[in-house]
Amino acid sequence: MAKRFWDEAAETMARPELEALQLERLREAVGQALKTSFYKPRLEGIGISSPGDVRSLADLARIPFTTKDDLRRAFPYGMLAADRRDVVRMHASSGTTGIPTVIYLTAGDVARWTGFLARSLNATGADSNDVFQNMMTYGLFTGGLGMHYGAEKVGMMVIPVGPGNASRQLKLMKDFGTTTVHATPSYLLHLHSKLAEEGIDPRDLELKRAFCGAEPYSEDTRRKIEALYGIEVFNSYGLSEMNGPGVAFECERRDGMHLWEDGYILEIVDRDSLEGVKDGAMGEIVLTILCREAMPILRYRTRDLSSVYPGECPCGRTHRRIARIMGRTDDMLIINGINVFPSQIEEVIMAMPEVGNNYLILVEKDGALDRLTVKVEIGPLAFADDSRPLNALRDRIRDRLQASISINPRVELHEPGMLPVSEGKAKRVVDERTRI
Ligand code: DLL
Repeated sequence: MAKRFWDEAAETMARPELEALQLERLREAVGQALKTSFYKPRLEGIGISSPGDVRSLADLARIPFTTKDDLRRAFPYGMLAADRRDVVRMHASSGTTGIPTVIYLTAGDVARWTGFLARSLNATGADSNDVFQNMMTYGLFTGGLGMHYGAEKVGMMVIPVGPGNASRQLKLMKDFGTTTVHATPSYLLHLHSKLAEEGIDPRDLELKRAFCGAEPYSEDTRRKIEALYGIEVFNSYGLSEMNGPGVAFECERRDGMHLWEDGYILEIVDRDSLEGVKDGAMGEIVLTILCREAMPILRYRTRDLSSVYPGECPCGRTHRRIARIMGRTDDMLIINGINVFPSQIEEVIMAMPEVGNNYLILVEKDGALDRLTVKVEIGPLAFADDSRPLNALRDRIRDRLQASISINPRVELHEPGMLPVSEGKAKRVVDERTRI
């Protein structure tokens, strides 16, 4: 049986104690940062030349934000605080612009990261009775190895298969009685179509839960995966710069993700003024990682938009919860002057039962204007001889999208399996406007 808490003292710590711990750990993080060629001049420039110069948590606001560009500028070793010989692991995220962002971990860092994951997995009810099929990519990406270590820590039997090859996934699930999977939501939707093609109903398998993250998805998508597989889906949030998965995770209540505040200091800031917002208001997540020896990062602008959940969780954990990520400040599309998040489009189409498992958003130039096309796969039964129901469905999708995003898109309906799929994070948006 999963324990009620993995680390009760840490998970249920009263707020004053938690904040005192954060302050102590922030000082340590600043101490590490002062050892790096990147942070030393930055911190000294604002009068912080030793950990003791941080007097309260409020002093955090004096420290400048760190951005992805800073990480690239410090490539490869500008933010390394430990002796290279003490580093046992690196991970990197490819990014879109050539220079990857790289993180380094000492053995202690790996152990602490694993601890946060073990705590997260235990909170979902996972334990040594479970067989865990890790369908996330192994390698430089943190979703594979990171979760692998956490799953072993709670005693699950890990099948380190990685993504792809639906038939093999299925065979493994059947042969070993997989109960728990880890995948991107788009991969689980894709896998379901493949299983359906082979005449398999995944509800007949022993699966009971999935950990889904690494890309945005809506509450309707969660419900859809839950219904298709007959399982519970737990939302999991993280980013390589902050180790990877295990930053915030849903507990058994599946109502907001507990952000582990003894490992991270959470700020939500207004996306324009960059001032902190009130609890409940949406803004950009800014994170400071505590207790990372090899690579301290202070006030990292994640670009992810979320809000702090009001109230305490009945599960007893005191760490605040964040809401499902609603998008990124930089995936926002501006179409003919109107701001649109891909998540708004997903929310509309995935709430429609006729819609299948994949979609694609295409933005092009049409003369001086922008044109939005939403390509949607629909269920296998919908392509009958009579085109009238299809036309009606297309109109309905278009009307609902227009009501939600105030743009009249073109809607194309496709047969199942016709739109491209990727094994890692789904690429849902093709913006042709930026191509020369
Ligand atoms: O995606 C780490 C991860 C692996 C998280 C497995 C969860 C599960 P990166 O490749 O650095 O790391 O990408 C991080 O992915 O800033 C978000 O924009 C997005 N993201 C991650 N989890 C979620 C989620 C991993 N649950 C970026 N919902 C983040 C929405 C997510 N977006």
